[in-house]
Amino acid sequence: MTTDTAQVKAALRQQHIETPSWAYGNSGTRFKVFAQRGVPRSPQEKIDDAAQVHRYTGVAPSVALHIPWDRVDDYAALAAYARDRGVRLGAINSNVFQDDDYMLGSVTHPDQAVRRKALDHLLECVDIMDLTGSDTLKLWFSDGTNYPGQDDIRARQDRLAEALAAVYERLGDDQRFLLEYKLFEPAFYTMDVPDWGTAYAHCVKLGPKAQVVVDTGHHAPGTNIEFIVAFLLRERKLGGFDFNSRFYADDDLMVGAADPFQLFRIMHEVVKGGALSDRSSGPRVAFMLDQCHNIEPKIPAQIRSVMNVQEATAKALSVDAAALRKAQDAGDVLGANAVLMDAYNTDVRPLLAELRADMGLDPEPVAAYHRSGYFEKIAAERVGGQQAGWGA
Ligand code: RM4
Ligand code: MN
Repeated sequence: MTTDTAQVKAALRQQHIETPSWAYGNSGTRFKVFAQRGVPRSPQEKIDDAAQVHRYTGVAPSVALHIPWDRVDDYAALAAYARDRGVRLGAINSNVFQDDDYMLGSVTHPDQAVRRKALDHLLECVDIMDLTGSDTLKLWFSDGTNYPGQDDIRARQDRLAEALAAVYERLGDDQRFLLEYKLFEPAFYTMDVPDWGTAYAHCVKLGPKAQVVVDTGHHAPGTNIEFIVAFLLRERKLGGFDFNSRFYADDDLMVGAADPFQLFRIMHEVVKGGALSDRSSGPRVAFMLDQCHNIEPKIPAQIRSVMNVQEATAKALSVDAAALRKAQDAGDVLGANAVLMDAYNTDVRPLLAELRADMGLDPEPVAAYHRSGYFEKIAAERVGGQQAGWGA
């Protein structure tokens, strides 16, 4: 490793990875949801679990909420609850995809009354941000059509633009929204925000408080995601990531599981784009997980995922930037590629273990969690009540 180790460690300490409240609840496929023991029954219990992930990794200090899944009467009290457990509330994720009214869309629905209802929900999410102190609203729309001719593609873009403008208008000075795109599902013919270009165009029109979020599972197979990342960073329009891994579609599996090399290539662009350095001066790129754990225990899976992001980041930080530039400038194709591959092939686990020791943490977070007895405790305590899951 030619880059100074102390610098790499300092950068890794600064990278915060946000975990999603829904990762701690039950999830599955449309075929079956397997309930697990010890699953949270309330937003507070989800926060308790998120606090465990931070406790063993030291770099996951915030938890994203999904509304209405995490609806409470007193959001300021929930924020205080999180603070008492050493974490804070992160991005607010809106949900306009689970109400019967939204069968034909939410903000792009042909019926004005449904559009109003959807917009009111998005505005309510900003009200919640005011109470929790969250600065980021995540907008994902399941809106789209299934059949050619079903609705007017352009009219739906107009309706989308109108809703986004209304939300943008409502944002406070320190708040922003991140617009998420997804290639297909649940709609199969057209999605109203299918790709980064569509999201980018809407965001550019609105201004700096509108940015794009890249969910790594929302692309066609073979898409060069690091190109999208490089482009958006250059335009200062990359607001954050929803990290997960995919083999086929929107699998929502643990980040870095299917293709750790892709994650490294993405993080290389992030490092090059200055998005890891001092967050107060650099771009505010949020590193969020958007995952579900259908068959694996949830808390260790989140810990593992945070570690996977850290490993890819550590490798990206190990790239010998000067050697890479030299090879690139010289047109040395093989040499440049070799510099990148050397970094990818570096075993960064000893460095990360050392970093954790420096931070007063156990070098092996998953093992430390298992030894703690937390799972046995929640499995015994969390009996009865309604376990959290999609829609709960
Ligand atoms: C969507 C999208 C959103 C997430 C929901 C649960 O596919 O990825 O970001 O909030 O799922
Ligand atoms: Mn997502």
